[in-house]
Amino acid sequence: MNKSPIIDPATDRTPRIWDPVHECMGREELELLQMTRLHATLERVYRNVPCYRAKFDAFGVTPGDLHALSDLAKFPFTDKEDLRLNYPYGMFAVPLREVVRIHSSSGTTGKPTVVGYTRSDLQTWTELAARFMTAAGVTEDDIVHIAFGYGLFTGAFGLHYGAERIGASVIPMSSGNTDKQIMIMQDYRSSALVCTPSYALTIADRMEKLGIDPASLNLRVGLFGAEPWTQELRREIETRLGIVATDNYGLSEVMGPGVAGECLCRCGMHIFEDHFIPEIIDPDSGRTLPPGEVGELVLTCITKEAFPMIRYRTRDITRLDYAPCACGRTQVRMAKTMGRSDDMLIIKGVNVFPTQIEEVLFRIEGCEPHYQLVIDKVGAMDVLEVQVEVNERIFFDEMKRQRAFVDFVEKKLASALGVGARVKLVEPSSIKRHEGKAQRVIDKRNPSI
Ligand code: DLL
Repeated sequence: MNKSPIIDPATDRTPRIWDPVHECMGREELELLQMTRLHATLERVYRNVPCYRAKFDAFGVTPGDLHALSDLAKFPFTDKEDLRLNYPYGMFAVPLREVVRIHSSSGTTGKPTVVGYTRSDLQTWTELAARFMTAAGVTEDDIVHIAFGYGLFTGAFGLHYGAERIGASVIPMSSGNTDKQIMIMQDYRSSALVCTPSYALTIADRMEKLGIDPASLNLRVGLFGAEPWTQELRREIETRLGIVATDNYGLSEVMGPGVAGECLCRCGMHIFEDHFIPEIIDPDSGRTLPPGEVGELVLTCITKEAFPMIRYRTRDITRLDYAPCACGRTQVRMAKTMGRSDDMLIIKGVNVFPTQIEEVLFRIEGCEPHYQLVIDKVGAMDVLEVQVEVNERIFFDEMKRQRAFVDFVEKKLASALGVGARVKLVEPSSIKRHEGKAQRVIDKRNPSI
C-alpha cells in the first residue's frame, strides 16, 4: 500500500503511512465519507447543543439543508465568543457522564476555553497523533522526548499517546529545567524531540553554552508545533541540533495536536480531512475563498462526539494546496501559518505579521534568532521597535559600524514590510526565553495584549 517514493534522511528508510486507507483515499470517496459524517454531526449538534440550534435557527438553516459539501458555507461560524458565552460545558454535545478527559486552552484574556473528549474521541486523537508522528518518520524504534508541559495544555498528552500507539518509548519529560532536559537527552538517548520550535532553539543555545556537541546525542528528528515559525527558524534548528525538524498543527477547540502534520516532503501539513473539513475565508468579510488563496482557516469537526466544532474560526492565516504530494497521501496540505488574524499588527495602517520580521532577521548574518517587537505610539503615530540580539562578533564597540549595521537591518525590514521599523540591537541572551509558546510582541498601544 505504501507508495511513498521518498526516503527518510534520518533513517535512510522509506517512511510508513500509518493509515493508508484514509490518508491515501481518492477525493471522490473522501468527499462521500465527509458528507455522511458531516450530516450526522450537524444533526447531533442541532439536537444536543442549544447554542448551535439557536445559531442555525437564526440563520434559517437546518441539517436537512445540507445536500452537498458546498452547502456547509450556508451554516454560521463558531468562534471563541460562543465558547466564552457557554463557559464551561455549554457547548458539549454529550452528557458530562460520557466525557472522560477535559483540557483547556491557554487564553490570552478572560476565561480559558474548556474542551472535552469521550473515550472514542481519545481513541481518534491517539490515532491522528500516530498518523502525523509516523509521517514525520517516528517509529517503534524511537525514544520520544516530550518537552511540552503536561497539564491542561493539549500538546504533551496528544503526542504522548500518539507515540505510545506507534510503539515508541516515551519520556514524559514535561517542560522547563533545560539543563535537566539535556542531561536526560544524553543519558536516555532521546531520538525524537517534541516541543515548541522556540524551546528547541533555547535547548540549542544552552547546549552550545555547555559545550555539548549535538552530534554526541542520539537526536534525529524534531516534532515542533503550537506556535508559528518560519522556514528560516527550521533551518537554524536543523543546523544547530543536527536533526530533521517537522511541523505539526492543531488547536484545543478542534482536537489539540493531530489536526495536521508534515510528511517528510515538508511542503505543507496534511490536514486529516476524514475528520476535519477545512475552508479558507476572508477574515474581514467571512466570504469563502477559492482554493490556493491566503486567508483564515475555518475547521469543522466531523467525527468528534463530546465537542464538535462547526465552522470554527481558527484565526490562523494560511493557504491550502490540493496538488498531489510525493509521499502518496492525498489529503490537502496547509502552508505554514503566517500568524493569526488577531496577532496581525497594524502599523501605520500596514498589516504586519511577526513571522515576516523573523524571515528578514534570519537572513542577516550577525542577527541571532531571538527578537522581540515593541509597538507604541508617539503622538498619533505608531512606532514599531524591533529588538534583536546580535552575536558577540557583531556587537561592535565602534559606534559608526554599529549604526551602519542598524541602517542595513532597518532598510531590509522596510522593504519587506512596507513600513518602517526602528531596530535596537541588544546583547546576546538578553531577551527572555520561553519554555512553551514564545511571546514576542509587546503592544503598548493596547495594554490587554
Ligand atoms: O497549541 C495545540 C498543539 C500542541 C499543536 C502541540 C501542535 C503541537 P492551543 O494552545 O489551543 O493548541 O493553541 C492553538 O496555536 O490556533 C495556532 O495559532 C497555534 N499553532 C498550533 N500549532 C501551530 C503550528 C495547541 N504548527 C493555536 N504553526 C493555533 C503555527 C500553530 N501555529
